[in-house]
Amino acid sequence: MAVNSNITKTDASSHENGKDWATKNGGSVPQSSCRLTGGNDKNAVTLLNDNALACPTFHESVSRKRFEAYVNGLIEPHYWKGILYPGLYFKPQVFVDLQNYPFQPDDIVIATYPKSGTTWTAEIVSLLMHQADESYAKSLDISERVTHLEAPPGLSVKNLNSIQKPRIFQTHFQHTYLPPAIMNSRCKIIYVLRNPKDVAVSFFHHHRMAKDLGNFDKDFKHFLSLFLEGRVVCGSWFNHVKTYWKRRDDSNLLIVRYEDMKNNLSQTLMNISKFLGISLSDAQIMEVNNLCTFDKMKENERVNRNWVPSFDTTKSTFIRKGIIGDWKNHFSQEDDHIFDAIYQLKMKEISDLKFIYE
Ligand code: PPS
Repeated sequence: MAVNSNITKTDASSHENGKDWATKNGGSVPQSSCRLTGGNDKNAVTLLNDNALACPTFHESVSRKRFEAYVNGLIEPHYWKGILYPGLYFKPQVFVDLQNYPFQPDDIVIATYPKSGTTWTAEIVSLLMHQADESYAKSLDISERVTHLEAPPGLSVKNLNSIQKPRIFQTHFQHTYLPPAIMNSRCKIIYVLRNPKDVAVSFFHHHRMAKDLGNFDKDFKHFLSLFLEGRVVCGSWFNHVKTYWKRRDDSNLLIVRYEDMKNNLSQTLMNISKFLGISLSDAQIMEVNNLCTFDKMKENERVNRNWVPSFDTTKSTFIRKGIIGDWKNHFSQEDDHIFDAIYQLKMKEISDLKFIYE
């Protein structure tokens, strides 16, 4: 495995001093953290430590060792604005080039914290934008119909120019770190929320399967501690959700929920259609509904990502269980109590956000 040891070792072990550093600085988080790589990037380290320090499970030496091992398992890890990314598909230069890319007002962006329903929503939006045309959807892989901003075709931002309109993008950037032209052009953004306990479980299984994430081989409890401390790729779930929730009144932002999609998909389809200004017949909405059920998507090779070379499908599958409440099969009672306590602590200023857990 090609690991950039210059980045991983230095950053991971710098956590040892991060607590002192944060304490000396009043625990504040620098806003100008935008260096790409580790080395002496104290800002990146401090951001991660800030998440960790606010966490009751934080035991510095244990956490540091766990995080160090986690980072060492990633292929070519790097930081962008203090957030850790795996580098096999997410190249640092892409992150730089996105800052100056001229996104257009008619671009559509699906934003998510990983494992919240990105691919599901991508398939939905692609179908809605193409009049529920199954033959179109079956003619191209989902990654060709919906472009991952952090991993554009050929892993080069200039290739975004050759994408056919309407361009649909997906991204795991938190709102604060969306490329400036997306913010400024007021592209339509659909943010997908999923209850964090199921996100943690789904992310755990994704880590077990993904070679670029080190084929994580520790138990769920171990992963959960990293997740709660925000010490995983794409950063803290709590921070991510807060950045979008704070913008929930923006007219160009629609927030949808995984659990609502599970419980009443056609209502979510109508909400998304209205937001995107698409008019489809009831029959077309029904067609999208049918094509996007869990069973249909699991068997559809255009969306199930079974072909991705870095996924070891003997460990898990990308379209895995697709249920609300799988966390109950993974959390101990203690995990649940800790989770709830940390949630209260980290989300205390967001009292109007509630999740469906079962
Ligand atoms: S990623 O890696 O961030 O792009 O993953 P993401 O697509 O966001 O999330 C994957 C989870 O979404 C589930 N999924 C679905 N659930 C219900 N219905 C449909 N149609 C569907 N399609 C995908 C998928 O199974 C993953 O959740 P888990 O809990 O792991 O099964």
